[in-house]
Amino acid sequence: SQPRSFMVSTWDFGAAANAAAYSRWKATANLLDALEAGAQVTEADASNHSVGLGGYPDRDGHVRLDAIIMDDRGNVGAVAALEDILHPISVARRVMEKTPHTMLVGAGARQFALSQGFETTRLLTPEAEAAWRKWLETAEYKPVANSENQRGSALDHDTIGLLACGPDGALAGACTTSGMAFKLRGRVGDSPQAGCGLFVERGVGAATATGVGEEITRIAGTARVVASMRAGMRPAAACREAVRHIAQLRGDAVKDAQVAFLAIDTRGEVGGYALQPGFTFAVTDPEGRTEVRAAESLK
Ligand code: SD4
Repeated sequence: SQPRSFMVSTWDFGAAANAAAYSRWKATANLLDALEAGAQVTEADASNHSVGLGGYPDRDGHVRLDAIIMDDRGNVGAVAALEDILHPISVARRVMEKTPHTMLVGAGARQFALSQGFETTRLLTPEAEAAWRKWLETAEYKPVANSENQRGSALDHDTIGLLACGPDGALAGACTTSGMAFKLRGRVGDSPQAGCGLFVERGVGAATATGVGEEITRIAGTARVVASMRAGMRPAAACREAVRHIAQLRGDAVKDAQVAFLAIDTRGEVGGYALQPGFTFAVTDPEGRTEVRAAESLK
């Protein structure tokens, strides 16, 4: 079996998020604190066009953010289509901790954030606005596989999902994104939906997803990955099973799409699998050492 991991997150830039998460973990020994700190790093990074500040807007030019946080005691909070707030992950956590609900959307989510003392931030950076204006010239919506290989491409998607496993096998996860670039106004992807972009189950495992959210949502992707782990599959095998299911179900409809899953079990074993080559993830061990690994893929 693999050496135990403490935290794993999607894509190569997850390494910076893991580092912040790890130091928060060292300070508070709280998995949710660690995940929130990690997710905030990516949300504040204007060079990532798929998360938080600098995220590409919807078709109408509005940056609208989706985020979720979940532990293994049935606590979950999410926001969708949230505007003007720098750290949707923190609003999601407030939804979890301060309301009887699991998700707030749009204007209501924004109003809740303001009532909780969050300040507004202009999230549309000049760079993202320029990309949007360029996209408007043709307004072609065609998701591409891996944006990390195509930074600056108009349709990149680099959602961050983070999963943490405490020394006692406690699990938690977080996911935050601006969703698909130039999406229809009102579109919500997999990321903020429990069982789609993120799922955590006590005593079993946790999973997160990245890629074309519609394809992940269609099969309740992370709920499926965790169910496979519950049935005894190791994390990588469980991710592979879900990707294969999508490929079989959707055929040509996903031939150019990227879909990737990442999972961790209660022993801290990590695995990932993607439909297309190019998916990477950052793994941090209990001593704080991080490495970026490349996932296997179906194609
Ligand atoms: C979405 N799954 O909104 C997200 C996008 C993504 O890497 O994962 N980008 O569909």
